[in-house]
Amino acid sequence: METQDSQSPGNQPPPLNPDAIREFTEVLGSGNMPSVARKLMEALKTATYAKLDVAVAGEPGAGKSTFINAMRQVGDEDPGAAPTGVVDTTLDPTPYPHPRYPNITLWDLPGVGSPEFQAEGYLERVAFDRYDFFILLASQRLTYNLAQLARAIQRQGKKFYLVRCKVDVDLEASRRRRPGSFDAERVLGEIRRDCQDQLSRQGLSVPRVFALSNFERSLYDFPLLEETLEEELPGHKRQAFLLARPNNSLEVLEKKKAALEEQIWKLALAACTVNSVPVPGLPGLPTACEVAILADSLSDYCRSFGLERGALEELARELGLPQEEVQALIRSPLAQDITRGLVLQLLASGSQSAQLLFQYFRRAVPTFGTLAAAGISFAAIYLTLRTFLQHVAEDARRIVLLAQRQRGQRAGGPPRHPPPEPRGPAKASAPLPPAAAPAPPPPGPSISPS
Ligand SMILES: Nc1nc2c(ncn2[C@@H]2O[C@H](COP(=O)(O)OP(=O)(O)OP(=O)(O)O)[C@@H](O)[C@H]2O)c(=O)[nH]1
Ligand SMILES: [Mg+2]
Repeated sequence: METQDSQSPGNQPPPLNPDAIREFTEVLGSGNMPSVARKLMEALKTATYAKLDVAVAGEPGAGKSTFINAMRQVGDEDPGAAPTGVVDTTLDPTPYPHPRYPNITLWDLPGVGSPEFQAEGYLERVAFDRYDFFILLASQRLTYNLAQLARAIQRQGKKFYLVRCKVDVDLEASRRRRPGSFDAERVLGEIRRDCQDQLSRQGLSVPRVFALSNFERSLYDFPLLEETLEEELPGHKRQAFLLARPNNSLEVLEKKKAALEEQIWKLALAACTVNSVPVPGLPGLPTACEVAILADSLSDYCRSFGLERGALEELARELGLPQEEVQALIRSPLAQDITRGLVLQLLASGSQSAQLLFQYFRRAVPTFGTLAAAGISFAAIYLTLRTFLQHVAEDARRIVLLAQRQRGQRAGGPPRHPPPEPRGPAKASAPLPPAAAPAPPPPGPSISPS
């Protein structure tokens, strides 16, 4: 059985970067640890669960409800899906919370320009102030009504993103009509340019038009749209959006991992100082900690990387693979399997490395001594979170590569926007003692399909 104490050279945890060391030093030096830790937890929660309201508007039948289902990763027939189809029409702004991140709500707005909803007065009727930004959908030509709405949104000082959806239809038509000269990228370019031209004829401009299919979230401009939305959100909402993004590229995984890694020292500090109680049965490790904080964090890691039974079953269905083939790639416990017992097991198995990590923190963080006896608990918790996150991210990476292979085969070629390899860490790092390297966590409970 592998434990955290079984060292794997070269697989060392990234240490704190200089900014984190500075912040950590200041936090520890500010006194009254429980109150400081509580504030840290609140700040973390605010970033992770920031409220985000996204309005999805467009012509009747443009694909608004289908787009919302795609963003929420639910099928049109799943419970709670936005109703779609050729006859259904959304008449009132309807909220659709993200199934796993209910702090993020997509609002299905009535089609603009329908007899009931003319562009004039539309924004007032849909309570425009409620939304962080608008996504405007067009499925064919950009109509006068949509341009009017875009203008009104701009006047109100809100942002909108222009999406031209159903490009799968255009691509298929082009492929059929001109098989000899068919070039998907050229067709997409023409669609984007045409939308821009139509918009500028109406006296409007946007930096770019996103050409996508609601049926293919990992193709065409869908990933770019997600990337853009995330990057343009204010800081405290960006992380909430990132964590809810589907794990469809290695770059997304890397970003999630980096964002979660940055929080580990804060979580570890909160877990070892807020309401902490001695943890029994950990010989040689005087660990006192709030086990619930750890358990919640480990489940959150699984959730964000798609290591949940339901999500994996759904993925296997989508890829047309047996569930066992997908689950065979996963070595970590799933979100549903995180128990108090498992957390204690993980804490105990890393005790030797935790001692070494403790030495590292003592050297790297000038005020670390303030933690006194809680310092060793801090190190144990830090190591547990860090190791678990690494393994969850590795599992997710294997799943992403499998999904990309499958989708690529199905589409008969590479995706329009092949995901770039993740970039290396941006910040310089302080050296870590070699012995503090994490190794795989002990095997968790069975992950066999339910
Ligand atoms: N080929 C293709 N069809 C799509 C796409 N998006 C939506 N559709 C289809 O277009 C039709 C209308 O989609 P909806 O999502 O119901 O459109 P809507 O904008 O919500 O319609 P209303 O609520 O009536 O205004 C449905 O049959 C969808 O399956 C897409 O990207 N590609
Ligand atoms: Mg609809």
